[in-house]
Amino acid sequence: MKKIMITGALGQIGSELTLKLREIYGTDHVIATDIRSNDSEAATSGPFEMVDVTDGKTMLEVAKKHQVDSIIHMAALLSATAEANPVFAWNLNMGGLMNALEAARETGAQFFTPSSIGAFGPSTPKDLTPQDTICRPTTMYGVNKVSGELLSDYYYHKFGVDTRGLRFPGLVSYVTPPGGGTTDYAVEIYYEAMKNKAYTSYIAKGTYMDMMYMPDALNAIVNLMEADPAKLLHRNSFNVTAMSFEPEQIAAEIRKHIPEFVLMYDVDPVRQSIADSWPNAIDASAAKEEWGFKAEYDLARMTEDMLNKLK
Ligand code: AKB
Repeated sequence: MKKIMITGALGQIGSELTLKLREIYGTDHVIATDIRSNDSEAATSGPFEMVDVTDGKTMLEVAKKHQVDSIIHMAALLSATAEANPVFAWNLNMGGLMNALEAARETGAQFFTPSSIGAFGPSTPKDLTPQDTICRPTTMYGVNKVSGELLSDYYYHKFGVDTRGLRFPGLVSYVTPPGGGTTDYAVEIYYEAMKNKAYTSYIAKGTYMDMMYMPDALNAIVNLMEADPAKLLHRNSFNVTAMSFEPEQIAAEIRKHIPEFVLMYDVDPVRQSIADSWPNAIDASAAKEEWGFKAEYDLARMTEDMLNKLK
């Protein structure tokens, strides 16, 4: 049975991933860590340790203390926050990753960290973006993500660490709201639709981005970590996506449940320019072929579930 340490366990993905992994591998086999604690289920339902990922010594001590054999490194700043604080973002995103990879090397643990569609840039093909393509991002977050993919590849080739990763699109969930991302509008719109029957989007009409519902993202992490290593050619950078839409399409889907819903726009130039530098829709065929990636939720199914859960 795996013994897993998660960093950033109280964040957008971590808070749900911790609970899912505890269901699969047992409560005591999943060590949640974060820079601070709270009274959420992820923090209180099993082992929890305070870890600042920029402190490599403590991270390694916690990994050793709990004799973990897998490290899932989620702690990071998202794209818009990283763009507002580029030096801090470099230190946290890259310093944290380096510390986590070192902990994996020293303990012999398997390793997962997420990359993102942020790894792509304006010169990347926009539609059906291939798995292996131009990655010249123009954001600090993107620079961190590409560097992270390369660093994880390096740790695999140089030290034999079993590193694995996914290029996530925007993730939508009704549990823990995201913070500081470019794709966050696709989460906020559901909360505002339920509360006020109206939403003002900071992303412009006609801007397509890839998205995925959280249950599919969690399954993708578990399935990639369980995949036969012999089949993995793209260990640290699998494109994964479930859908691509622009604001009007999500609004139209919401109107099937809340006919009075109104979508307005007040475009934020920073987040819009990040979105414009990302693909419209990526190709996930390598993930499908190499480890059987599959998404269950499309826009209609996700919208129905989100609105039901938020009721
Ligand atoms: C963000 O918007 O920064 C993230 C991402 C796509 O990586 N959700």
